[in-house]
Amino acid sequence: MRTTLDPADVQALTDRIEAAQKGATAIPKLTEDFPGMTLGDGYAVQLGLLERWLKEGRRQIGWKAGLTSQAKMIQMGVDVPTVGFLLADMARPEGSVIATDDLVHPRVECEVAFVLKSALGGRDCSRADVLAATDFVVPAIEVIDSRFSGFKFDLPSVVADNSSSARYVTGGRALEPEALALDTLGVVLEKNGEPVAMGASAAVMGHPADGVALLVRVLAELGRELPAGSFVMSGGITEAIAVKPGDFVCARFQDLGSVAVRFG
Ligand code: OOG
Ligand code: MG
Repeated sequence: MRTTLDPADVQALTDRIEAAQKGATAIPKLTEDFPGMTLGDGYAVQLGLLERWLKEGRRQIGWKAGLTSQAKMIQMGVDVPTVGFLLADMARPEGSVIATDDLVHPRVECEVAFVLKSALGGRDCSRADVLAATDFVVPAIEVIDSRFSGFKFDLPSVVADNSSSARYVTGGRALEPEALALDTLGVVLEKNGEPVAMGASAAVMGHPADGVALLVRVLAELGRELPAGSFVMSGGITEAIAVKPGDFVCARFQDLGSVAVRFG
């Protein structure tokens, strides 16, 4: 991927993103100061953040694909999917209360998550490769948190901000992919007992495994692959819904059961 920033600028932007995430403060999009920033520069910052946090002893559990559905691309005004890393300490238990005072703009989305039984890599990774490497799928709620003020959005900035990754919750039933029509799973997202978004898993590039295949291809461009055991979120099926303290959110998935969480 083409990059334009020198290492000192990557370092400075990594500091900026880290401070926004740790302090839960909104910042202007990075392209205001670096208008020539490319997607490759965004990934340089994201990977700088990952390296920094792994050195601090945080543990990576996997990756996520983002902006893989039409609903999300339209909502955020971008047309290229992204990836982000997931750390073990971003997970929250089903049924727990997720704090919002350490988040900027928390929003929830329903996703199908994949757990791999074998490693996956390569620039030509396909849906079939993903399904063959999958141990099981499990329903998930992702809590995303764009750190940019006023939801001003552009691709290099959101990629640098680790594709808005913040928290995730799994629940329901884990099933082998063969046991499901993985491309036609219906999902309803409820907030405080009322349906607020619904969709079918085909919204993710036609099939959620295609979201994972795309992620693998992006990782290949970054010189990385998914090890066996990786936890991978394939991308939001519906648009993301804003949440505030006191909200109760339940994602109901056809066949996979439901995942519920409260915000405090
Ligand atoms: C970017 C994160 C996108 C998804 O599933 O589409 C994402 C954002 O919307 O802030 O996680
Ligand atoms: Mg997501």
